[in-house]
Amino acid sequence: MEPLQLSPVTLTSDPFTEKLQKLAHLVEDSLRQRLPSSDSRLHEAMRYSVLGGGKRLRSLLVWESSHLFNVPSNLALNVAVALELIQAYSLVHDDLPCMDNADFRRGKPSVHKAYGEATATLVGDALIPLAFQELSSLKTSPDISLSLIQNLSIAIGSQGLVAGQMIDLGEEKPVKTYDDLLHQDHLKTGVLFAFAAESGALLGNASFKEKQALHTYGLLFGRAFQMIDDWLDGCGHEKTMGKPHHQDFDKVTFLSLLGPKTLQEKVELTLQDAIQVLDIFHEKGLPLKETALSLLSHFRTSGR
Ligand code: GRG
Repeated sequence: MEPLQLSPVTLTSDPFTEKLQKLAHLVEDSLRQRLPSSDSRLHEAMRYSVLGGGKRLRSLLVWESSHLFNVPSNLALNVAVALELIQAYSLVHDDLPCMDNADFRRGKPSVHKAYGEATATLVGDALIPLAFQELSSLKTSPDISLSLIQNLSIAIGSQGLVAGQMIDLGEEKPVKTYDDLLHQDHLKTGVLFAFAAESGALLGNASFKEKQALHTYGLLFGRAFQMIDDWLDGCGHEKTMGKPHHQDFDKVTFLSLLGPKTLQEKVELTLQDAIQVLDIFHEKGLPLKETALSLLSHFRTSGR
């Protein structure tokens, strides 16, 4: 199988990539404005960690789910900024020597390689409150702000992202089976995508059923994304990933458990399920369906 090419740096021009790149620029500009200027070593390192990289896929889900409910674009961008700050924190901490010990991220030296471990740790620490500051300053009703703050807190806390990271690092019960792996990746990857997809419904004060549908879509999208990430780690080219591959060679992954062929089938089925969940939105759900289809079509194209 040829390598998947999911990075915007390497994707060829197609409508999905163009849409993602356009949004990535908007998000990048907003992040540049929100981050403190480089007036100290800490602030410089924060900007290094957040700016100039990242596919901004979670932002795309925020953006498209917001448009389902006619949420003003500036509000969607605020939430995307908060989410990308959290995403950056998680990557900076994940790369630390005490965690995954990665020297490269997003095609450049990881933050602890560029600034040292103490600064990298504090960069992550500082990005989290900045994200919540962003959500607490939204120009919307206090109830909506609060629901976003609550949902994001749950997603990234000890019953979400941090729990997933504990399992991934081998600090909890070892991952052995497919179900163990689904559970780990639900926490490590799924919950942030689910928050991204649901955030438009939260901003738009949507019905419970609509919130649930988008949450489920995000979880399934995140699952497929993680499966593809595992595939890339085992079979991808370093140039397309911005980091060395085979980083997970000592871990149980979807690739090691299923092998490439079954993994490919699982990705397809998972994305088909994600698409079906959006049927309740009729034609308004098309952009999010197309996003899932694009992920699938990049996978299929590179799989031949
Ligand atoms: C440190 C609490 C804590 C959590 C870290 C993000 C994470 C959890 C670990 C990173 C390693 C990893 C493979 C996580 C799975 C999710 C994933 C593939 C993250 C990378 O997301 P991308 O590819 O990154 O969307 P960009 O750089 O595009 O934002």
